[in-house]
Amino acid sequence: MLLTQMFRRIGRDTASAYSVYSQRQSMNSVRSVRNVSTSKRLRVLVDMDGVLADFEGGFLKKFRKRYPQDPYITLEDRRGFWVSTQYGELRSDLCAKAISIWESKNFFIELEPLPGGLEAVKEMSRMENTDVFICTSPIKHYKYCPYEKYAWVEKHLGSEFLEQIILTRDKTVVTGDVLIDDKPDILGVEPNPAWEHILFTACHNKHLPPCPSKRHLLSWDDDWRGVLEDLRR
Ligand code: UMP
Ligand code: MG
Repeated sequence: MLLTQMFRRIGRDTASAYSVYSQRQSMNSVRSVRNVSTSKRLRVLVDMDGVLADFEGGFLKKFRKRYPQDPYITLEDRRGFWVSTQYGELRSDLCAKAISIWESKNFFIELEPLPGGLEAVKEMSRMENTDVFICTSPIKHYKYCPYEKYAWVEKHLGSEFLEQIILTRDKTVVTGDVLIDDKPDILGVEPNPAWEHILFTACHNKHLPPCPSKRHLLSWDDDWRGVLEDLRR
């Protein structure tokens, strides 16, 4: 084959390959535009203590170890969100003793993950059109807690998840479609938060009278995928 014919042929092949490529690209952009219009993008806020990390179990274990002579409250008998309040009612000096447990070094980093939570959060963040943030309140004694919350996320979910942490004492100012949280009353400066609160069952809230207007997740075995699908519509 003459050199000029060879160059002409290479030119033709390149042109047709480019045309197939550009057709595919425009198909992809049509598809992604369709996805955006049919499936709503969802921002999911997931609480940490009592939802992903076993705050209550970790507290009881360390309280009994540090104060073996003192009375304690079994998880079965826990009532009310504030552990320190119920311990203070049991005996006034136990309020400060309870607080001393979660103010100690290594309390937050050593909390065990709650069953299924890490898997659920990882699955959620792989879902199309879904942004997941861990939204958690640090204690005011800030020496260890904020650092250990970041370290816990890195340890259990990987460093890429460090981009998805919101530390705030007021969750009402955070925007999101949904907040999965074990605290029954989430209050703050914003009277109408953007998110819908899904109450995650915990030892301290499971005896509360049922609230029909609020959705619940009994555990991570419950149908959280169905709830997200519903919210997307
Ligand atoms: N906490 C207290 N006192 C209690 C129980 C919990 O200060 O009696 C703290 C521990 C966590 C925070 O930092 O409250 C709960 O955070 P959320 O799960 O609501 O984000
Ligand atoms: Mg919580």
